[in-house]
Amino acid sequence: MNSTDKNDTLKAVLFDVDGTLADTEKDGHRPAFNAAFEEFNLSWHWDVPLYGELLQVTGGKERIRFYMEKYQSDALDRNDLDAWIVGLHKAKTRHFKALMERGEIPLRPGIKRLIHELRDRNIRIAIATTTTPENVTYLLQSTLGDDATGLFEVIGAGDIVPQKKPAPDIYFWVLDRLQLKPAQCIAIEDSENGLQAARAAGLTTLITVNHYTLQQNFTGAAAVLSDLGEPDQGFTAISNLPEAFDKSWVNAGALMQLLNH
Ligand code: XBP
Ligand code: MG
Repeated sequence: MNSTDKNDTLKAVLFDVDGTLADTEKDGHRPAFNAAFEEFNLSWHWDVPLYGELLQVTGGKERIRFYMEKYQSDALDRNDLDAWIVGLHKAKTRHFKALMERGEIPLRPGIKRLIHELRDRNIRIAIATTTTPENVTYLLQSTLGDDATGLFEVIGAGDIVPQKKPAPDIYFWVLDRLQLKPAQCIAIEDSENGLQAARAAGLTTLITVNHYTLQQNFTGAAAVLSDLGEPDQGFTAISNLPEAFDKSWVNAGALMQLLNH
């Protein structure tokens, strides 16, 4: 983007959820899918490596269908396939809720600090995710308290847009609700699909990687970091960190620096 297109004030930060706010995939969504398969008397089991492969498809219902097409094609032969997948996925969401209520999945380093700092500085915050809306509530409430969803001005999630990431639809939807231009915002993502979605919406994008996404292609990211870091435990820079970046943790000032780089 041409620097003249930029408004150098950061107005909003758009957070992805899974893998960005918390490491929900391996020990949250994955076991929830497996519990739903058991409930439906299916012998399917998604282990950690297989789940890594399946994560190329965003959206739980879409992921189930992709898995069936690739590994369980006999099971596709039913008249009520769409409704059956919806039912299986509803069970998965119920199991995910129970897992979140146990409170065993913490927020990633720096997330809570940054959310509160942005709020204190009147920088607006929003969510742009492919996960089911209820899952956002379960995660936020289990980590930040009962009123946590109120911290976010806009929550864009799940099936409200026709196409999930890597399509930019959810980011356009959130930008539209915020009435902001992409040049006034920054996205924080953890995956290649998320980066593609945010970039296609014109957003500067900061990546914090995790176990599943470390090896992905993050060309076009403003910076790729291990996590947001904390003052007493800085992030590890993986690539693209601007030379002028003078902090080892991400705060509002650092995001402004990335936006205007
Ligand atoms: C998250 C997803 C979601 C979750 C599961 O991607 O792809 O599908 O894995 O949630 P992102 P649901 O972090 O890019 O938003 O089963 O509710 O879809
Ligand atoms: Mg993600």
